[in-house]
Amino acid sequence: MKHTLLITGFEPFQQEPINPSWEAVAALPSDIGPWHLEKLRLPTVFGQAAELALARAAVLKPQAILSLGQAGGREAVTPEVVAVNLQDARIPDNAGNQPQGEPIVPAGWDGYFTTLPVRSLAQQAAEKGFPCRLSYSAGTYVCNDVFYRLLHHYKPTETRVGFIHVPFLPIQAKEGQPSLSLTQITEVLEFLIGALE
Ligand code: PCA
Repeated sequence: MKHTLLITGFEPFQQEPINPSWEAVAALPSDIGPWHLEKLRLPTVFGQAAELALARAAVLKPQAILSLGQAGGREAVTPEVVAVNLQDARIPDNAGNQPQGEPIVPAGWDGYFTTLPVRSLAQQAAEKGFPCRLSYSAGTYVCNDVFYRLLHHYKPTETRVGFIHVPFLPIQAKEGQPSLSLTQITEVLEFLIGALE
């Protein structure tokens, strides 16, 4: 029997016309190796995004949850190692919230490590020549907020949680900024999901 993977991407933010994280999720096949993918688009809004993901996960009871987000300026697909208990927004989210220096969960742990085997996955992908490397900061904006809240909820359970940032698509990158094509991004993601046991 297939395992269920809840996979999420974000709506565009900061005046971008698209968000490569959702474009990539939408472009993925619905079955990869042992996984059946359930796709969900999240609003780029503190708190709300995680609430939506948690509500869907409560119904689906997935074996793993993988959230994707855009990280403009990065040159590779970057699985995240750690989520921190901090909201510090440089720009307002899509609902106009701009928390600064606030905890996500008051009295929560300072941080959580991902429960996906990202070190081994990123290494396998890099060995195959895919543009993929680990990242040790998911930032302090909405992506980190979702990642932290999911880990806070699922850490004591068997449901595994991961987060992957993806670069700009070529149409978004300004001069000198790195980007990957949608095909390059989805190829890395398919490899990583297929290698996840
Ligand atoms: N990237 C932002 C939020 C939504 C997205 O795609 C981030 O890195 O926090």
